[in-house]
Amino acid sequence: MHTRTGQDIRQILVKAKNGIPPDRAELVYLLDAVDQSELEMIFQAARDLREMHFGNSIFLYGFVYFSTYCRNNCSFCYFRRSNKLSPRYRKSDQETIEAAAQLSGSGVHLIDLTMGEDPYYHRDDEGASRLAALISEIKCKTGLPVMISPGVADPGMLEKLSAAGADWYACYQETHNHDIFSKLRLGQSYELRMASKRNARNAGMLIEEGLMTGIGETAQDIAMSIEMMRELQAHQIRVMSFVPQEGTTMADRPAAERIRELLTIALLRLSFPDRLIPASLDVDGLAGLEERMHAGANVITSLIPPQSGLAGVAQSDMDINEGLRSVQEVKPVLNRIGLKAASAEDYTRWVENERSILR
Ligand code: SAM
Ligand code: MD0
Ligand code: SF4
Repeated sequence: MHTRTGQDIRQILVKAKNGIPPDRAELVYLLDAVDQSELEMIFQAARDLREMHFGNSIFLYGFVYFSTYCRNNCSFCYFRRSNKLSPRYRKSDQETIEAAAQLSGSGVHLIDLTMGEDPYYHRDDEGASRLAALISEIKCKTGLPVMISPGVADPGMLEKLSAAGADWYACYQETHNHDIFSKLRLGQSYELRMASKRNARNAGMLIEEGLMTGIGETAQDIAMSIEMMRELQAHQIRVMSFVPQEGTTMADRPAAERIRELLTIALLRLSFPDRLIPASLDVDGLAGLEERMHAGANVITSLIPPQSGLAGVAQSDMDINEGLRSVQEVKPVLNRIGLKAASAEDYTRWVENERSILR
């Protein structure tokens, strides 16, 4: 058995900094890092690569979970169809637009419109048109790029959303291990979910792919997912730790160890130095921001307006009404670690440039 040395890790990191991303075996090797000095070397390389491509500017995403109704029953999700404990609401267009305007006024760079697979929007053409109209209004009112996270959507619906002005389509596979997928996204098709992302891209939207850690995945699984993300050519890639949810079949499963998520953020940065990689406030709230930035993230997601009755997903109420998931609260954290919020123009330029390459 090969013994680990700081030298091996250093070689992998030097290569990554010279534009050669780690291969599958190297990713697995890095994921097994436990020693504090090894971990710090990896995080440092991830931060260096972030700086090379983005300087010290960080993008900020506002989050509006406007409908928590869902036809699916994902085993990890608080908002799964059969959970009687989760708050169920569908905001009116007016309420959603107001929340987006409030976020825009606070200084976010993008509005992420997220929903369960709510039949009100998914049932038919009319539903898709309702969603398209909402997107247009929000773009018009805020002038910001919009991301839509509607779950799996058919190609016709994706075309409509793109034509209405949606810049991004987010849809996370969580895992590319088919066996684990089938235990998480019960009764859903792995292939359809992947195809939805390719269709969104063909319809002209940028795409975000994502992973969940702490779901029984191996280091090999994560390395394979990184390869799948490369194949998809995702523009934004994320990882979130599994957070157990009351009232679900996975309620008693232990929460994911955070170091796995942090290492995965760093590996995503080593693998895709110039792509967008979020630090989500939806796992550990504001307290978890610094360690995620330390690992190489360059986007902060899940900023939610306080007192708006809007939920988070993995942490449905953490830090929201206290106003801690806000631009005002994240800025001092960024400044303390030598980072700063980008300008809205910088972000829009990034998006426009990537979209022009797609067309
Ligand atoms: N319903 C749409 C879908 O499933 O694609 C969009 C919203 S879904 C609620 C957004 C994401 O939240 C999921 O893909 C998952 O990555 C994350 N999430 C949900 N429950 C979680 C949990 N218990 N722990 C960690 N992340 C979770
Ligand atoms: C987040 N709670 O960014 C949000 C959500 C959906 N596009 C994003 C998972 O953490
Ligand atoms: Fe519905 Fe999305 Fe939750 Fe699955 S993860 S139950 S699709 S809201």
